[in-house]
Formats: sequence, C-alpha cells, structure tokens
Amino acid sequence: MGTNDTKIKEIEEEIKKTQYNKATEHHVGLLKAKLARLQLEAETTRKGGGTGFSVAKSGDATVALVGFPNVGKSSILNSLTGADSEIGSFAFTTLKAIPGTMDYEGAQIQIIDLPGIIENASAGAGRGREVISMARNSDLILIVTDAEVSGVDKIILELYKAGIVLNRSRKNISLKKTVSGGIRIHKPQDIKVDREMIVSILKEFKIANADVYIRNPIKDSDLIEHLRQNTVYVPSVIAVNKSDLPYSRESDSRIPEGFEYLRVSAATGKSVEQLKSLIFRSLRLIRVFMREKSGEVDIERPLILSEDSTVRDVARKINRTFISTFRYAIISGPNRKFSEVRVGLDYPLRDSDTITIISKS
Ligand SMILES: Nc1nc2c(ncn2[C@@H]2O[C@H](COP(=O)(O)OP(=O)(O)OP(=O)(O)O)[C@@H](O)[C@H]2O)c(=O)[nH]1
Ligand SMILES: [Mg+2]
Repeated sequence: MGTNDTKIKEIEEEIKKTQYNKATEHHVGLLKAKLARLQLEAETTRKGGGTGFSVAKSGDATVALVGFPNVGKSSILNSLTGADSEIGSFAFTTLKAIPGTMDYEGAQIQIIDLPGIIENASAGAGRGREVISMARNSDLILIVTDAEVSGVDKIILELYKAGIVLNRSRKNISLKKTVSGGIRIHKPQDIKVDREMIVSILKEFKIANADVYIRNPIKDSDLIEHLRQNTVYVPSVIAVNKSDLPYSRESDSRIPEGFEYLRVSAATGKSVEQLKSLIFRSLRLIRVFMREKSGEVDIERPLILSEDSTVRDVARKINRTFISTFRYAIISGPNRKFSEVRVGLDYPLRDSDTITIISKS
C-alpha cells in the first residue's frame, strides 16, 4: 500500500469518527476536500495500468449492471435481453463485460453484464477499475442486489470514490483561475455561501486566486466534485433480485434515499417486464416518428432521442445536410394540444411526436 493509500484510509476513518454538526462541519468539509485530492492523485499515478473491457457502445443507450458477486447480474442480463451470459452458483463467474440488447418500445437498449465488484473496487480491487470505467460511460447504472438489499451503500460509495455520482445533477459552478486577487465569489444576492469554506477547499486544491461563479446553492461536496474534474453524474435504479426467496422486513429500508427500486426474480421471471419499463423510463428517452411528405409514418422504427431534444437533433440524426436546407417542421402527436403546428429548429419535442421536415427545394 502506498503512502497515499495509507493517508486516504486515515482520513476516511477520521471522517467516519467525526460527528457531523454545525461545529464540525468545516473540519469535515476540509477532510473531504483533502480526501478527494488524494484520491485524484492516486488515480492519476495509477493510470495506464490495466486495460479496460472492450465493448463497443451500440443501440440508443447503454446500461451497466453493477453489483456484488453472485447476486444474479448475469441472470438478469439474460432475462432482459435473451443473451447467454454464463450463470454460476459461485462468485466471479463473469470475468469480462458481456453485452446484450433489450428491445423496448422500438428502442434498442444495450445492457452490459459485468464482473461482480468488491469493496475497494475503486482502488482497483478485483476487476474494479474496468467495471468502474464501463459504469462511468453508461447512460444508466442498474445496481443489482440480493433480496436482503445487502451492500448497496458500499457499491454507491465505491462508485462515488471513483468520481461517479448517482442520481444527482451537476451543480452550476464555474471557476476561472487568475494570477492574483485572491478568491472572488460571484453569486446572486439571495444565495448564501460559506466563503471561508470555499476558500479552504480551493486552497486544498492549491488554488489561491480565482473567480468562482455560483448560480445555485451549493454544498461543500458540490465544489469538491467540481474540482475533482473526473466527476460524472449518472442516473441509477436498483433491481432487488432473488425476491422469490424469503427476505426480512427491514430489507426495504436499506434502499438509499433518492433511488427507485424494484423487487424482481430472474429465476422465476417475476417483475422482469416491469424492470424493462423502469429502465426505459429512467433513461429519459423519447420516441419520435418521422412522417414522409407523402404522409407515410414508420411506426415500427421511431427515432430514439433524449427527452430534452429539439427538431435540430432530429435533423442532425437523419442527415447533417438537413440543417442547412431546413425550412420548417410540422409536428403533431398524442401529447399535443394542437392537431398540427409549424415550428423551427429549436422547438422542443415530446414523446410520441410525429414530425415532417420540409426542406428548401
Ligand atoms: N433464487 C434465485 N436464484 C437466483 C436468481 N437469479 C440468479 N440466481 C442464482 O444465483 C446464482 C448467481 O447467479 P449469476 O447470474 O451467475 O450471478 P452474477 O451476479 O452474475 O455473479 P458473478 O458473475 O459471479 O458476479 C446462480 O446460482 C443463479 O442460479 C433469482 O432470481 N432467484
Ligand atoms: Mg455474472
């Protein structure tokens, strides 16, 4: 274990021991900043070691299956996609990434089965590094647990240590380093910030001069995540597998706040269909149907886009030249109050819209 690792352990222990309250909040914030900086350094020095799994992204979105060994990840992949990932009654059956495709409402969702992770995966234990890198690049992380919901908090922590933040969005912070002038904080008047805290966190990251722009209320962890650079924000849901087996009443209370979950059984097929719709909904995708000028609509194969897409994204997806020759688009759909409307490139789309693009001739 390197000296960095020892220091990381010590700080983690100290954070655990320290009761969090008004009086200690500053101290804990600094410890967290120190921890994040050490983890970042550890990661940079470790880079280059170990190769990632090679699975090309395909389909409209990618979902990574993350969980402890033997909880039934491969069984879930197989029941969601009809893939044939090896299942075994012992830990570490799966040793590499195995992709499958889930067909849902016209969308092709890539699901990737991964080896089980263990504690300290973020520090490279087991195949932790590779698993985490797949998770980092996915559009949704499906955490799989056994019926007792054991260890979800540990999995979330391992991902967090590797810079993967689940079910939270990026806070609006930006930072411009300057050569002098100290730390200047720019923010709306009604937002309160702990200036002293911000200055000391920045100091930990060796920043003494900077303009900091804050647009919404932030916590110390938001700033630390911002400074870590490698932070990604990924949505996540939990599949509580093996729920055909008996489980204790308390197990549901182990689901962390802010996570949706579903009790399923890959063995009996219980709630597998519901899991498919939970996955699809959590990916926040919309389906958009193209109508030819002739009036023909391809309802078998909608375009799959993220929910914040506009007409421009449709045009771009079909053919780049559509943007330069674009005149207007005609939109209709079951989720619209109007029967038809003419719109421009920036018009936001809704699920199940039908769109016709009219080009300059
Ligand atoms: N009772 C029950 N057993 C299950 C269920 N799903 C999987 N199993 C069993 O659990 C064991 C592990 O299943 P896998 O799908 O190989 O688990 P895994 O998470 O992929 O395991 P690793 O690849 O080793 O990490 C096997 O013996 C499966 O038959 C379930 O829903 N109910
Ligand atoms: Mg497996």
